[in-house]
Amino acid sequence: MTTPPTPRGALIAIEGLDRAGKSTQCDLLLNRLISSGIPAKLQKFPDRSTPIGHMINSYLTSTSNLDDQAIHLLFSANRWEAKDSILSTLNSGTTILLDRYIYSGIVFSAAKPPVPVENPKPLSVSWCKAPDVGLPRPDIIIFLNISQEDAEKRAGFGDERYEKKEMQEKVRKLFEELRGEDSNDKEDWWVVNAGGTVEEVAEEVWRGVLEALKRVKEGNGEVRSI
Ligand code: FDM
Ligand code: MG
Repeated sequence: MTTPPTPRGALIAIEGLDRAGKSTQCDLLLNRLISSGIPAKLQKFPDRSTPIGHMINSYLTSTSNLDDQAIHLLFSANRWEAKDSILSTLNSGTTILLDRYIYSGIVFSAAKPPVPVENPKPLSVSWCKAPDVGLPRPDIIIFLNISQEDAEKRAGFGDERYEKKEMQEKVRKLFEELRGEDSNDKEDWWVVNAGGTVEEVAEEVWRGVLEALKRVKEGNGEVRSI
C-alpha cells in the first residue's frame, strides 16, 4: 500500500493599505494556524534580508535613489528569488502567509507621481504586472480594507518613502481598480472590513483562510501561476 501524498499547503496573501493592521493580523493568524495543527510559515515582502532586499531597504529609507522602473523590477526579483522556496514549502504541506505580494508591487509602483522630464507618464498597471507573471498565485488574497477616516484615527505614518498621504490615496484607488479589474480574478479577493477591533478582524480573516484551505482541498494539488 502506498501512503497518500501530503496535501499541499495553502498560499494566502494578506494585502491592504498601510495602517490596516496587516502585520498584527499576520502574527495572530500564524499562531492560530499553528495552534490548530496546520503547519504554517510567514513570508514578508519585501524580504529585506537578501542582497536584493538590502537594495530595496536603502531605497525605501531614502539612502539611495533608483529609477521607478529599476526599483519596481527589484521588488519583483525579490519575489522571484523566493519562488523555489515558496513552492517547496507548499508542496511539503506547509501553508504560507504572504505579508504583501505582487498586488502591493503593482499598486505602489503605479501610484508614483510621474517624474516630469525623464518619465512623464505614470507606470501602467499592465507594465507593473508583467515581471510577476509566472510567480505562484495565491489561493486567496485577503484584503484588509480600511476607510480613509479609520486609517486617519490610527497612529501616524513612519518616515519611509511611500508613507505619505497623497501616495496612500492613490494606492487606495489602484487597489480598488485591481480588485474589480478582471472577473477571473475576482473570486481570489476576500475583502475584510479592517475598521473593527483586532478580534473582529481576525475572525473575518480566519473565514477567508478556511475558504482558502477548502479551495486547496478541492483543487488538483497544483499551485497555479500568476
Ligand atoms: N512595496 C512593497 C512596493 O512598493 N512594492 C512591492 O512589491 C512591495 C512588496 O514597500 F510602502 C512597498 C509598500 C511599502 C513598502 O513595505 C515597504 P513594508 O510592508 O512596510 O515593509
Ligand atoms: Mg511600512
